[in-house]
Amino acid sequence: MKTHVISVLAGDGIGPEVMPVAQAVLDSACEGSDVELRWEERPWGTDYFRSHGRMMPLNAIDKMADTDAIFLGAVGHPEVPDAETLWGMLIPIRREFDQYINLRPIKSLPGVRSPLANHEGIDLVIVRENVEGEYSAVGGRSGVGTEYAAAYQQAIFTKHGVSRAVSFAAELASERNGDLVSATKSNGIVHTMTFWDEVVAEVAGGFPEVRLTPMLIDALSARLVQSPQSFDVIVASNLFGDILSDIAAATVGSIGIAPSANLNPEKRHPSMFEPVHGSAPDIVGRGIANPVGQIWAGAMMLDHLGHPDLAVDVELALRSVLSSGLSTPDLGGQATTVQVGDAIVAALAG
Ligand code: GGG
Repeated sequence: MKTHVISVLAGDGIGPEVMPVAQAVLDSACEGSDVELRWEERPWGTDYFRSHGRMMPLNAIDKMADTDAIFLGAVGHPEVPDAETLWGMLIPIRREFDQYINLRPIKSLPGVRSPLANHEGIDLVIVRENVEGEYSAVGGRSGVGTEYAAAYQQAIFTKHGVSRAVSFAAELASERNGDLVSATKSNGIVHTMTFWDEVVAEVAGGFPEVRLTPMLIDALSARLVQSPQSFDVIVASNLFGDILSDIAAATVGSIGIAPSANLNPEKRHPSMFEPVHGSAPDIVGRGIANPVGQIWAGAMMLDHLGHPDLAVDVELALRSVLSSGLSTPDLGGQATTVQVGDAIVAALAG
């Protein structure tokens, strides 16, 4: 029996609603196999912040370092500043464990309605650089409280950081159809984005089978909405990748279905798996949160842990349930979070 120890951070808002449903699906996928998931629950997030003044304990990273993966729900609460929730939990985990790739696959799903008339056959992957770039703590304010008040922020791009993200993306593109689009804005952001373009061109040049197309982020966003099928692999900086993946998720029907993996590709540290969606405070407690993004993120975790067969089982089960028409209200259905989860468990058993 192969046992994987998983740190579970259900987090805030709808995180604790979708997390147990996803855990039940993954346990059910492992039933009858030689794989067992041992869940170590970590009750961290904004409730913890209220009682302890921080999002997670000081030794949180040490506690998770020996586990095989981290399964995260959502972070964010209307009463706690977003910078506190992100910089107190999500970003330190990504950085301490050098999870420098954020992989966000976007695929059309059967039975899922999209606001776009033309939403069939979407199958793209966004590779987001995950530990540097625009997500930077370098900056500050001056003239506070005066009419000269100003805020400034530096984005940090390193050759090492950009190169390894682009290498990962180019490798992925060469395993797919060879197309690689790089999101840039070097016409307006003249230092960091021209540097990004140079490093991307240099690294992609080492992959002769890859066709690189640099594209300005504004034009790219418009084309992503109008013609998502024309993309295959997109590599983007931390901020651009975050925004593009929400747009791309919307093209297939709902941000509620999109998964993501924060990877340390060398497996020197645990990787973290989370839905793209946030804590959705507007629907908390109603039992209608879509569990598909969390479940699909769990499938990516099984794949990363060396069980691609189990990951495929989970993806097929969730596809068969959605194609039957059962879905939560964000996808036009009337099912609850638990009903969708139960149906996926039943599909796995059947
Ligand atoms: N599912 C994780 C979550 O709650 N994300 C909220 C968020 O604001 N994420 C920003 C980011 O991924 O950088």
